[in-house]
Amino acid sequence: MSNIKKIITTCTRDCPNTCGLEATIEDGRLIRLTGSKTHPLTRGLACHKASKYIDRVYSKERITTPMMRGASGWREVLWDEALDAIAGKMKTIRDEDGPEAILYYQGYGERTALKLLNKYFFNLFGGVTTLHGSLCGGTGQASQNLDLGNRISHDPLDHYNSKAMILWARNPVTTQIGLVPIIKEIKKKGGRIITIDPFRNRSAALSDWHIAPAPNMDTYLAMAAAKILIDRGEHDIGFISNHSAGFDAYKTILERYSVDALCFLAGVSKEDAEYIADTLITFKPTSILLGWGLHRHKDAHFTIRAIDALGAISGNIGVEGGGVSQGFEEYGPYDPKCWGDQLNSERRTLLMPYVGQELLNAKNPPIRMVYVTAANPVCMAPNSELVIEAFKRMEFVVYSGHFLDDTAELADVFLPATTFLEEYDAMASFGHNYVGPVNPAIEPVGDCRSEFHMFTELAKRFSFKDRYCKSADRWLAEICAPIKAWGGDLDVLRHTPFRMPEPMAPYLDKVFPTPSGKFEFMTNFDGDVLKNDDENYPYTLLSVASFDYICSERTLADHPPLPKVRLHPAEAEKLGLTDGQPVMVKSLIGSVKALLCTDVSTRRDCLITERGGWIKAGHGLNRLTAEMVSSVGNGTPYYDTRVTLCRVCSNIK
Ligand SMILES: Nc1nc2c(c(=O)[nH]1)N[C@H]1C(S)=C(S)[C@@H](COP(=O)(O)OP(=O)(O)OC[C@H]3O[C@@H](n4cnc5c(=O)[nH]c(N)nc54)[C@H](O)[C@@H]3O)O[C@H]1N2
Ligand SMILES: Nc1nc2c(c(=O)[nH]1)N[C@H]1C(S)=C(S)[C@@H](COP(=O)(O)OP(=O)(O)OC[C@H]3O[C@@H](n4cnc5c(=O)[nH]c(N)nc54)[C@H](O)[C@@H]3O)O[C@H]1N2
Ligand code: SF4
Ligand SMILES: [Mo]
Repeated sequence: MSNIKKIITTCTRDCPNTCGLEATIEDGRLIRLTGSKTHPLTRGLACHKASKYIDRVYSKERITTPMMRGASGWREVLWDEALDAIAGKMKTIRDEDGPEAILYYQGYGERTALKLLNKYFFNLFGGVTTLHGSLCGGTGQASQNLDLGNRISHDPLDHYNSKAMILWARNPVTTQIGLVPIIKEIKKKGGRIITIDPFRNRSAALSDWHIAPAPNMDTYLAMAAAKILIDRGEHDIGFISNHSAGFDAYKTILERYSVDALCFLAGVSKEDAEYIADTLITFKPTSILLGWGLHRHKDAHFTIRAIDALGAISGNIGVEGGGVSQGFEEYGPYDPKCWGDQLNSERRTLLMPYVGQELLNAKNPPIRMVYVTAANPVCMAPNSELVIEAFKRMEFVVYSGHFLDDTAELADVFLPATTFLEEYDAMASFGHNYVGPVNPAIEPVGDCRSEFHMFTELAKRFSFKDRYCKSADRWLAEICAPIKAWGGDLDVLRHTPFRMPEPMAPYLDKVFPTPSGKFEFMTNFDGDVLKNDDENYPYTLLSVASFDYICSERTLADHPPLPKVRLHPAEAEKLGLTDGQPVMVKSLIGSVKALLCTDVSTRRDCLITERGGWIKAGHGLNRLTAEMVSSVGNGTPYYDTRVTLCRVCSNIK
């Protein structure tokens, strides 16, 4: 008779939904992964990527034994040999050049409570070089902090109070399935949904109206809608006079343009701007959800601040069912002391968006070793060729992960990590306010270990072992001390998510932690910096989230031979290219072979593709992306990449 059990756990993947999951295990093997019915947000609905994750756990390509690279390539080794080699190298480098000659590169693959201890390990070791800036969401948070003092998003469940929702550069059907039932409910109650995206993303199908502005020109669209509201006398005078600062200066910015001019600059029709304004006037409250797509432009702060301003002018800030929301603090419920940053004087950090150059240029001391966890920077950071060069230049690279991806290929040691289904931990979210339990559904596959286990074993090779080596429960009690202080019970957390005491709707008292104590409008605007034209490279490359995969979490076998690029058919015709044809996509810094798909649902000035395909599989779109950093928040402006297309010449392989 087969032995079936069910385990409640939490998805730890790089996804704002952070679902509660129910894992079904038959005779020790994971057979089903579904949304937990008891999780207040998941309510039984997880995405299709959850069940597919089982194939990833048991994939033949998964590396399940530690490996070290020698003259004749990879060889399997025992954990002790791998960890001895790492500890030996770290000690030598520290003795010769100091700990800052080592870079600890922590990626976005898994951000659980116990992962705080990775950095603690390196701090006990002496404080190595780490990273600052972001490949993901830095710009939005920093921009919203300017307006609101401290970015706090509306709880997703508060959107049930919304009469309308604007998905501004956000595609929840693909990237946050938990919002879909909420969107459907708003519609069912007669509300409106608007999607704003240069191409018709999957969420547009749920929307009443799709607006396709030119990339990064949304600033003008937000300004146009605000100007219409003010012109019609529909702005929230009470909020503006009592709870905001800088409105007159913002109004002066708006007065520089007519609504027609703003719509022209945004690349939309006046009808589009009027639709937004009408919605904000007649469907109160409206929640505006910012996507991460918006961040990935150099001067995205203008757009985000103009959207915040639109939220304020329309009376949607500090209102239930309103708000301009995006992210949450995924490390919010943890004690920051557990990072251990207080143990050392300030250490060097490298700018993440420039990681290739930064690694190559670091001096006093130069970087000799990189230790990578839960990341694939060779594929996902900008300018892959430079990142490859930098990694090749390193004396020693440690990679902890699941598959031999582009970064692992350049490592000297591969440490096989468990997936969250083999781990004991806790997980908060960047998309909502719940912390959930991570419980092992199965035994570790092969010889895989959790990072907590790996670092504990590594710590035993150092004098600080007594400070690091404690049980997972003892560490979780320390890390999750704030949860206890909020009245949470860590035993209960093992099977029930805990909601942090964050507001359902922030700023209801209309007090903002800004210098003025009020909502602050942006008071300077320089439209010239938004221009990103280059006649030699006529298309903006939008390398967006894939429906089937999260970032580069795929196997080699998952890749079709070429990445797909989507172009408007009229543009293809202009270039003499046809649907289904292989093409070369070229930017100022590189080229990638791709398969052309013509698609009427994209703007004519954009080329749409999916992020995350591996270079070794012939994908690797970041070979086209030059290093750049956003003006606010040290984010990565991937979507300012300009490209052109041409036929594949016979001499190009
Ligand atoms: N299936 C799946 N889910 C994911 C991920 C994934 O890779 N796959 N990734 C996860 C991660 S790491 C993140 S950060 C989130 C991202 O979540 P989302 O922000 O929802 O998704 P993105 O595809 O990154 O960007 C959303 C949209 O922004 C649009 N966009 C780009 N530039 C502009 C612009 O200037 N103006 C406007 N209006 N729109 C623009 C893009 O065309 C894209 O469709 O999703 C997470 N969830
Ligand atoms: N061109 C382009 N590039 C982009 C983007 C874009 O829109 N366009 N988006 C950017 C965004 S939003 C993000 S967030 C970054 C992501 O950049 P990265 O974090 O560098 O890349 P991921 O592909 O998410 O890789 C995460 C890896 O962690 C592994 N992993 C998961 N759990 C664990 C664990 O517990 N331990 C270990 N050791 N490994 C684990 C996964 O298997 C996966 O291989 O990429 C950015 N890059
Ligand atoms: S990937 Fe996202 S939507 Fe899918 S199960 Fe995990 S948290 Fe839920
Ligand atoms: Mo991200």
